[in-house]
Order: sequence, then structure tokens, then C-alpha cells
Amino acid sequence: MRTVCALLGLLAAVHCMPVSQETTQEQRFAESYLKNFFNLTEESGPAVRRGFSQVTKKLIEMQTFFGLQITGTLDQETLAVMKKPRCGVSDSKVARFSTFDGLKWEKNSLTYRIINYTPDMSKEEVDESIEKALQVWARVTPLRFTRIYSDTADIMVSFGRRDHGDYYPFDGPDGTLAHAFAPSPGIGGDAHFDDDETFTFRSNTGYVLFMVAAHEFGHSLGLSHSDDPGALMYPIYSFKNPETFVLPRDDVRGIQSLYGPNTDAVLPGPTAPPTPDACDSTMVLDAVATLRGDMFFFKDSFFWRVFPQSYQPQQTLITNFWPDGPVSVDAAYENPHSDRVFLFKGRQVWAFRGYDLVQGYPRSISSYGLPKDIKKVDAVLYDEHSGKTLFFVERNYYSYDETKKTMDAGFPRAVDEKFSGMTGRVTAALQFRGFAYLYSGPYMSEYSLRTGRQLRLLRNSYFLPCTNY
Ligand SMILES: [Ca+2]
Ligand SMILES: [Ca+2]
Ligand SMILES: [Ca+2]
Ligand SMILES: [Zn+2]
Ligand SMILES: [Zn+2]
Repeated sequence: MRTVCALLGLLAAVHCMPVSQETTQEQRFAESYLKNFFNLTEESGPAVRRGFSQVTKKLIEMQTFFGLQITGTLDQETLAVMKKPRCGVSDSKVARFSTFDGLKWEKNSLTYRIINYTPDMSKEEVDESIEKALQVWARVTPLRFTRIYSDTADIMVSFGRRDHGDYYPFDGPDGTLAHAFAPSPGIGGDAHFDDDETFTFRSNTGYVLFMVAAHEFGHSLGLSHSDDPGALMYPIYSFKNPETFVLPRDDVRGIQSLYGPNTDAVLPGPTAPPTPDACDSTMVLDAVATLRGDMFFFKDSFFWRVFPQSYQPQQTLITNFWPDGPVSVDAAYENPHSDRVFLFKGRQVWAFRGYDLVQGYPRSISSYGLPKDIKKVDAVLYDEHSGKTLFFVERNYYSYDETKKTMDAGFPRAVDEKFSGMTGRVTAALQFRGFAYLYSGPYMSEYSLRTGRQLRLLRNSYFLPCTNY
């Protein structure tokens, strides 16, 4: 074990202590992650040169790709993203959909062959998952897939562990789930699945083979990774129900840029909702909350996170951040004293400390003492000053005392009794730096919490800037 010695103070006593093994292990893990996915090359010469080291540069590239706070250091959040299960193909470009420099098949009829099976599922389930994953792409392009049972197919599908014959060994359970090769003869188009994973047909324990395969076949057909957190080609795995899965728009645009649309007369199927755009001035946010000094803006199955130091919002799927949370939310608030954030959906509330679901949650919103006939809350804010949490339901609000853990008497009251001029429905609410911010549609009003006086009428973009790049 390496040892660090430090001279401490005037006593000149020499203290030797072991370098935290965890730190060096994490650094080694991060370096291999950056080597695998961001083309980090070995350092030559002294590790720290003038200016940015290669590792710092690659950390910044990775933080930019995932919309993390750009620190250039291996902070806890960066490490957490590195540890998420993902695809083994590198994330070289920062863009919505991207291709391997336009590399594509020069024919629309492709063959595929399933070489072997995983013991995790029945053969029929594997066959169906692979077939359905290819159909995801066939539905929106002129591409057609034919299964063959012998000889070499364009897309050879196989399961393997560790070294499996292509110089890109797998890494055991989790980490990399699969990888695939861009269109070309030979290994091109082939898709390999890490059989140290537990694949499933449709359950959310283990990795849904259909989802992993649909992503990998995107590579087989010429798509590289997208930084749109709603895209199938986003590098991190997220669970979606295969029965209701619809190819997101970013992926449709990507694959059609290579092959054009489906020319067969097909019945128009359901289309995926677009990934919310902070630049859409008509957008109505679902909820707004603070979390440990950052601001969270919820819309559909996503949120943006805005760091106080940088105005580059990070957009993420809610379930990628809180896997045990709801897919979308009606309202949210933070109680900084208990270091908990609460997410509301329908009649339920989830409490999280950081990423972790607090024991005993989700529970019913009636546990706050809200009337049982309330189906959902529109917005919630926690007033740090008074220790009250305000629940907005239609045009009324309720006040909950966080210290006494009871609902205050005399409620509900009309919202505009306290917040002058707020006659519309409150769609999201936030307490920030001593002010209350009530959202109604795409507008937001700033109130003095003490007097209830309206100070300013603002737009969503006041805290959530539009940063198209
Ligand atoms: Ca091939
Ligand atoms: Ca793995
Ligand atoms: Ca709401
Ligand atoms: Zn991938
Ligand atoms: Zn492989």
C-alpha cells in the first residue's frame, strides 16, 4: 500500500497514513471509464503538465455530455453517473442524435442471426425481444430484417462474458451491458450482450433485453450516442415498458437522416412525446423545488437541474436520478431541515434523501391530513421562515405545520386571500431566498412571503434559462 507522509505543524512530527484505498480505486475506475467512453489516452511524461491535464479535459468532456456541473474534477455526482449501467460504445460527440460520420448500410434488406442464448430467459422470449427491437427501427425507415439460421448475417447477435473474441472484453455484472459495431462487412453491425447481466423479458428487475437490444441495433444501423436524455440512443440504460415503448423523436430524426422514412403505407402509430425544451416559452412546468442549493424544474418524465454557479441546466429522466420515484410529478418541495425532497404524484408522496428513498415511502397524501377526496395536489412550497408547508389544490391552499406535524385549522383558504392577485390555478410553487414564487401557466409571480404582496411578474425562463447550443 502506498503511504503519504506529511509534516504537521511546528512539532515536526511525521505522520504517515495510508492513502484512502477507496480514493485511488475510484480514480482508477474513473480513468478506465474515460479511456473506454471518452477516448482518454495514456498520459505520457509527467502527469501534470501546464494547463489542463488530459484527465481533466476528458472529465470536462464527459460532464458536458451528461449536462453535469462542469468542475473538471471527479466529484461524487460525476462518479455516480459513471457507475450507472450503460452501453459500451463511446460517447465521442456532444450533440443530439449523431452518426458514425454517416456510415450506413447501402441496402435496405438486412439479415440477422441469433448465435446463442442467455440462460436468463426462454429462447422464445429472446427471439421475440430481438425481433421487436429490430422492428422499432423498421417501423420508421425502409429497412427490413430477415432472420437466418446459418451462415453469416449482416447483424450477428450473441451473448458473451468477459473476453468474447473482439478485443472489447466485457466487465462482469453491471457497468457495460452490451455493445455493437457500426455498419460495415464482417463484425460491422454485430451486437454483443454481456451475459454477466441478468436480462429480462419485461420486468424491471434486471435489464430488459428488448430495451438494450433496440439501443444496440441503433449502433448496428449507424447511429452513435445522443445527449438527449429522452433518446433511446442516450448511453445510460433506463427501464421502459416494452409493451408501450415508442421510439423517441430524436432517434426517429437520426435514423431517417440516414435511411429516410418508411415508404410503406403504415398505419400511423403512437408518437413519443418530445423531450421538453427549456426554450419553449409556452411550456407549463409540473413542479419546481430546491435540492441542496440547486433548483429542480420538473416537466413530464424529465427535470432540469440548475446549479447556482452555472446557468447551464442539466436535463435528466426523473427515474434515472430517482429509480424508486414516480415517472412524472404533480408537485415537489424540499425540507432542508430534514434534508428531504418530496415528490407528489396523484394520491402518493415519495420522500428522498439524496438519491435514496426514505423508508416508509411512498405513502398517501392524506398522511399530511389532507382531505381524502383530494386526488392530487397542484403545487407545494415549504416556507422555511414559518416552518409551514403550503399545498395548492385548485384555487385553494392548505397549511401544514412541519414542527407539529399537523394541518393548521381554518383551511382550505382561497389562494388570493394570501397571495394578492393570484386568481389562476397555481401550477408549481417554490420558496427561494425568502420569496415565494407561484407559477401559473408559463408565468410566475414573485411574492413577499411576509406580506403576500406581489413584487414581480416573471416568466419560466427567469430561473430556467433557454440555452440552445
Ligand atoms: Ca456483420
Ligand atoms: Ca457488464
Ligand atoms: Ca403542478
Ligand atoms: Zn450505445
Ligand atoms: Zn463484443
